[in-house]
Amino acid sequence: MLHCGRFKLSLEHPLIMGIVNVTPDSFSDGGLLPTASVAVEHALRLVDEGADILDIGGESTRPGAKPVPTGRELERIVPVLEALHGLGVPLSVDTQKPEVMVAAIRAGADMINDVNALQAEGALDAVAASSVALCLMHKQGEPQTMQQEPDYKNVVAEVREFLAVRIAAALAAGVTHERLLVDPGFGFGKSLRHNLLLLKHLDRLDALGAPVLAGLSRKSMLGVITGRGVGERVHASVAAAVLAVMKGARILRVHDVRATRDALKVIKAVEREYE
Ligand code: HH2
Repeated sequence: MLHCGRFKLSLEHPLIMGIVNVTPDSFSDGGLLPTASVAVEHALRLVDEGADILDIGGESTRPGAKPVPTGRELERIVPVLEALHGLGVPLSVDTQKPEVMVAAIRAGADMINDVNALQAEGALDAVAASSVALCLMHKQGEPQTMQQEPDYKNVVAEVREFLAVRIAAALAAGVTHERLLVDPGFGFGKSLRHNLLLLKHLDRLDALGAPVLAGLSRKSMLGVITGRGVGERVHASVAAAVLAVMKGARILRVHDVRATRDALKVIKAVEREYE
């Protein structure tokens, strides 16, 4: 059971987190959602297609992305949060900034999804006393340069160790275990081989005792494997999502909710039949 702001989410079956990027430069859908009202419309469509959680982001973290000033990030996400608050769907905010975390929680966010695993100064303090769920993600380096020379001796062990340290830091700050999620951070300072090893051995993160969130949707690793551009990676994304679930992922962060929902229905049908 994940404690997630206003909600307690059963993770018995995997959940879909639909991506709502309110950014002009996200790698796959940047610029498509320039205003709050368009972002809200998009979010409603994702819920209609079967999203269980919405992840609202006002700063792109794609390789090479430039940081966004705090005020601009808030202008992008707060109106969207407020508009979606009555929907009855858990709202996550994808941010690395403590000031944005505080404002998002005040505006009704149920989860903070931080690709920086709450390492910014003041981030743990910003979230500890609330009831929001927290996604702690691994990355190596910073978005500007992280894909230049990713380097690991044992990527799976190093990612697991990093996440264990971040879980311990959150617990020490007063966060309860039921609020925590972990994410290996596909594409964040990782070569294709690193990403494939992490997916193949995703179940090794189970030892951390926190549910795993996986974000593989439309990522460049899928482009390298298939030779397809970002708008043509739905099938590859669904295949990766299914593999992640088979390896224990409990939440899938995706752009293509409808296609992912169909795949999860097939998995669920088979499980029901044979359990
Ligand atoms: N990936 C992206 C952004 N946030 N959060 C988590 N927990 N896990 C991920 O894998 C992850 C994430 C990058 O994808 P996207 O939101 O589509 O692009 P951008 O960062 O350019 O907005």
